[in-house]
Amino acid sequence: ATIEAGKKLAAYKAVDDHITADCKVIGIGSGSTVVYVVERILQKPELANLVYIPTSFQSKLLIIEGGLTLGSIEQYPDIDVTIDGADEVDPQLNAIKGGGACQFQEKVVAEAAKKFVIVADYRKKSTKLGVEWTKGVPIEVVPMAYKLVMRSLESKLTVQQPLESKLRMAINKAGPVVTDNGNFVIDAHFGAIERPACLLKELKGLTGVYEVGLFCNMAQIAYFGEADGNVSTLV
Ligand code: DER
Repeated sequence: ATIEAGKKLAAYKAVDDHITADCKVIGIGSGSTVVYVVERILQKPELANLVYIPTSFQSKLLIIEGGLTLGSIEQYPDIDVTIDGADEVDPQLNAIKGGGACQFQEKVVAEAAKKFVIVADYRKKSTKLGVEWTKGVPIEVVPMAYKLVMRSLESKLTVQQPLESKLRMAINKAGPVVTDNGNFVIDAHFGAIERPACLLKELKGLTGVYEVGLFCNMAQIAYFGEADGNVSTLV
């Protein structure tokens, strides 16, 4: 199966397994794989009356354009299931997220859910974070503090040192990527990440860091669309 087919396989299976008529509030992640999550939801009339919580402008548009009921997490703080993609997942279900620079709202909506489900194609399945995904750990930073964070990444970390850290520049806009929260993103390259939870804790402690694209001990299950057309799961 192609990568797109893999995304679709994982997304459809996750919706079929976890989004049922007795759910009330569903968190919708961001990225390209969750497009198939919404596509599957739209095939099921019994899911039309649930409330859907976005994790980015992209995700909000997916919900609105699908004609689904858009809700805010302030209004619906108790989310039944959140389904989201990931850039890489290790055997302990730790994930690198933020390839699409949406990790802050994604982490809030994932943490607010009773059940957090990851959907991905086979490329994302990894033996250790940083092995398959080589674009670095996305670190969302408050713009005025980005130079301070760059310096701290070089001088203050004890768990693991970054090989290189880069401010993420936009493609269709001059200057840096600006997140839905008005922040910048620094991609910090660590190579293979030995202790993701410890690294996350230390990164979060740096002044100027808004959120980090390491999701540790959060997901209950991950679905991977495999090249052979099957779906594998990690629990
Ligand atoms: O930016 C994000 O966190 C996305 O969820 C990303 O991790 C997955 O995007 P994809 O489904 O397009 O690979």
